[in-house]
Amino acid sequence: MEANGAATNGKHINGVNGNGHVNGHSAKVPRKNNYPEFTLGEKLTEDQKDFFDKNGFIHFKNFISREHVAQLLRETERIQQEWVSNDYKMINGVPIKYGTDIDGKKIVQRFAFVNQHSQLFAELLKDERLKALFDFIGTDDCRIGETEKDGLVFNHYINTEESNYSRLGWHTDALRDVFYGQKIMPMLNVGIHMDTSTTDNGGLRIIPGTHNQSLGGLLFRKFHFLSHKPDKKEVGLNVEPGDLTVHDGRLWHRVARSPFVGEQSRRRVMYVPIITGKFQPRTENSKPLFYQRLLALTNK
Ligand SMILES: O=C(O)CCC(=O)C(=O)O
Ligand SMILES: [Fe+2]
Repeated sequence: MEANGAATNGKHINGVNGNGHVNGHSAKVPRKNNYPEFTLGEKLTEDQKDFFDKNGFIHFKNFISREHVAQLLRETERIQQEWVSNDYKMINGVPIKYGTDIDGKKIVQRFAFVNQHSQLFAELLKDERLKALFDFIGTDDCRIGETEKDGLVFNHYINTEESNYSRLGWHTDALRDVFYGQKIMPMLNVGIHMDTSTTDNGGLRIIPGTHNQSLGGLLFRKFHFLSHKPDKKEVGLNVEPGDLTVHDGRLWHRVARSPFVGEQSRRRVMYVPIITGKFQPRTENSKPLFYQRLLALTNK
């Protein structure tokens, strides 16, 4: 698979193809991916399983409608107002990442456990189609991480001087288990995308197939979170609001900073893990784990 439009040379030529902008994003059909896109039903197909086993990621179109996305975005504004005005520092021991929007307003750039702060997000996690994803792992103990890890996370990236979150360095999500001092258990990270994000506007970059690596590769291939260097084999994802992606917990990935500043760089995406192994709920008495502190500090 070829690196898909991932800009590796720092030159971004007419990044949005002159299509005009709506809310800072390309108004017409975004760049096409050079990997197959799928539709998620009640059960995974053999094609979907084969693609995922080989590549460690998969992209499903239109998991939720644009109206549903808009409704969820309004809900995050409500939660944000509550968190900002109460000056919450952590949710279940996970630090909240605050920053400043382009209008100077204080915003939340990384929310954890939003599903515990809103009926709408809690209901979203009850969608039966999410259970179909368990089959990518195939064990009986798969569950949606409603109360474990960071719960349903909402990321809000924007590239400005005042923003605190515009990118995320190379990492594997499974490394978090190592910080827990635990055996690495199979895990999936499910992304629900809220903005159009094309490869010429930063966004998610993954290295296909790296989920099938040795423990050494998992730990040391890149310097976790600190390296942002483009990789020859990386593939950028082009997504639209309502799309769902899944990546294996062992897959190497990063979030590239948008070459644009301000509104056009805005990218919002939610993640919830599918977990196996010992049940480890977090509560308001939980302490931050090393990776959670690291995430709060790095990646400006
Ligand atoms: O924003 C993304 O698409 C990925 C975020 C991510 O990798 C993470 O939070 O672990
Ligand atoms: Fe990640």
